[in-house]
Amino acid sequence: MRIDIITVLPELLKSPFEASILKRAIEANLVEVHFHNLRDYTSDNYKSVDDTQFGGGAGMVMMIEPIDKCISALKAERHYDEVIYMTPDGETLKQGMANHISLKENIIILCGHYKGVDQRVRDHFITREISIGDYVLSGGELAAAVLCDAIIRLIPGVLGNETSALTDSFQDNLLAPPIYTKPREYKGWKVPELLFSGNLPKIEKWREEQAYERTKERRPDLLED
Ligand code: 6GU
Repeated sequence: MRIDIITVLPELLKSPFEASILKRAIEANLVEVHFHNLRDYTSDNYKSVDDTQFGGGAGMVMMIEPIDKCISALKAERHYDEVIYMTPDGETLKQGMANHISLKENIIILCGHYKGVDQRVRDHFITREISIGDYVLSGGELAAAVLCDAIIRLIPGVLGNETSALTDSFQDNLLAPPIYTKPREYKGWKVPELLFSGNLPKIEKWREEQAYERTKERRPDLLED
């Protein structure tokens, strides 16, 4: 998979890709991530990427021309399956969406800033608009990093144990069950005895029940889907 990220703040975006699982995925060539600074696609001396709104109103709008130049330069090199725009008014990111996008070959992610982009960018270049939740961030960069993490970890070979992504919270619309490690007892707080029984079917059944109870308690909305 190849991900091209278009941003006015590449420095805000880079560090999540320089540690742990994302770093290893890149080093193992399971994913390529490229950053494009929108200012490199401007044509005026000030390297302007935004301007005031037509019709008046507070806040700047990201201009179409640098975005067009950047996306067109990328599209001249290869086919893209998706051009995603990160925006708080997009579709809320869910596990199913992450699963779907992780199967794509090449994607572009455009990070919104200021008030957002000229509507014509959305009408003519964008194939999918994604939000990471009902709150407003200063820009789309951190949201893009969240999206990338959610999809890259699903690429086969990225996680050591291939089954571990399958047992994540949300993967089957259930939250994950409680988990424990050593010591068996800490300050008198014990690990459930069943987990030492060696009875794998019984342990699996307990985990399913716990996952269901936790979901019913915390996220009953997931059980309605
Ligand atoms: Cl994608 N962008 C911004 N600016 N804020 C957000 C968001 C995106 N998703 C949730 N809040």
